[in-house]
Order: sequence, then structure tokens, then C-alpha cells
Amino acid sequence: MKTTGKTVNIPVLEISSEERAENKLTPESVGAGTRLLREAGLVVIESVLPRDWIAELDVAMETVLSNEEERQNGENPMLKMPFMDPRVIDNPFAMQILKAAMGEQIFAYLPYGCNSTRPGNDIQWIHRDSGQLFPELPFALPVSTIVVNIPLVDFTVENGATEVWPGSHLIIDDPAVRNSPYNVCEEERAAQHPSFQLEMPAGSVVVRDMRCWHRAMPNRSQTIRHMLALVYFRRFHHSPNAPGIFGARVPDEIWNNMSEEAQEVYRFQAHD
Ligand SMILES: O=C(O)CCC(=O)C(=O)O
Repeated sequence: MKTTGKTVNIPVLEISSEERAENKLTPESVGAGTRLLREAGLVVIESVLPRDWIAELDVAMETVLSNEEERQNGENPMLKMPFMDPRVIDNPFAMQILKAAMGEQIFAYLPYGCNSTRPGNDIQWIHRDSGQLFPELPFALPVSTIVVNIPLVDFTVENGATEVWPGSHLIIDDPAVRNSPYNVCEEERAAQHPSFQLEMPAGSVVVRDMRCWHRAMPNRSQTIRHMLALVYFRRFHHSPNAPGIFGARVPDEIWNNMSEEAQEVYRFQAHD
């Protein structure tokens, strides 16, 4: 291990060749990964997905994004193969860490997203994707929203690997910042804390607490940089599959006569 006295290490979870072959983390690795996530705010497992397959996915992703404007009401290609491959939407390593951190009943929505930077793209503002669960409290609660990122090319400083502030998920914002859109963080404030650019091989899997400060960096390469982004939530009180009452459908004529405020309160209720 280097001892420069000034190192900010990327929190990588080293896993064995047996774990890779079996697509299953040992309980020790789940514990170590969950601990990195809890303490650093993210954990990276490098080179999980085959490079040649990731290269195909990268081409498919670019095709979808470059045809986005022509596509109007047709079928969504992101809900088809290769994007719906279980190695992405049900990644076994990510799932084990997600469930250890947020419980067995996590949920997510499809289609998932993609963060892309193109040659010449500028620097992004520093932000969190999620604020604190109870922003008015002077301490942070355990994680309840996590993004899983999968880079489709090698992430380098040159092509604008994401900059991340480890530990920032535990920082409490002042009221003014708390109420700003996108939880933007001032440059001067972030500069008081260590950060790194998330250099990693294509096909790695990143599990990141969405409260971490981060930003896309300028892409100074000649190529596009895509990164898949799948968001997972801890389940709290919404119970769509509870037996009985939660599945009841409110008739159309009743629903349409409810106030907008009432429709908002009952927004998860099935209705005609
Ligand atoms: O593209 C990136 O490097 C990060 C972008 C991102 O995570 C975001 O906009 O929330």
C-alpha cells in the first residue's frame, strides 16, 4: 500500500475468481461491500461484465440515443434486449449488496437511464441525486436510495470519469442548500473535502448511495462515454401487493371528481 499521506482511494471490493465464476459473493464480501457503501458512500467491483459484450451494449446504447428524436410513441428499445439482460437489471453482485444495505424488498422502475458525456462536454455542477431522508435532522440516516452504475467504456480522467466525494452522503446541508433544486453543492464547500475521479474498467459495477456529491467531468477524448444508471429504493410504506384493500379499483367517475390534492394523496390507488 502507498503511503503518500495524501491518497484518496477508490473504494474497490476485491473479489475472488470463485465468486466471479459463481456470480455470488461470499458473506464476507457482502459484509465488506456493504461496509464500504456505508462508510465511503460507494463501492466498486471492477470488470464484472465481459468486455466484448459491454462493447456491443455500448454500440446499442448509442444507436438508441441517436434515434431518440425520431422515436415517438413506438415501443421503448430500453425495455428489450440487450438492455433488459439480467446481468444488468438483476446484477447478482449489485443485488446482494443492495439487499444487504436496504432490505429484501427493494424496488426499482424500468426503463433505467444512461449518463453520457460527448467529446467537448463541459464540467457538470456538483450535486447529490437524493437529499437526506429527514433533511432537518442534524445527522444522516441509513441509505434508502442507491444507484447502480455500469460504465460501457473504460472510465479515465481524459474521457471525464465521474468525480465523487467519498463520505459526502453523511454531510448535512444548510437550509438554503437543502431547498435548492438538484441538491447542488457550492464548489468552495466541496473543495474542503477529498474527492477522486472514478477511473475504472468498462463493465465494472458501482453501487453508490445517491446522497454522495458527484459530477460528470469534461470529456476531452474523441469518443462518447456512456454509463448505465439503475436506481433502487428501500421499501417503506407503499404496499401495492398487500392482499385485499390495496388492489381495490376506484371507479372512474369517483376518481375524476376527486380534487387534485386528494388524487395526489391516493396516487398509488388503482383506478379506472
Ligand atoms: O455522467 C456522469 O459522470 C455522472 C452524471 C450523474 O450521475 C448525474 O447527472 O446525476
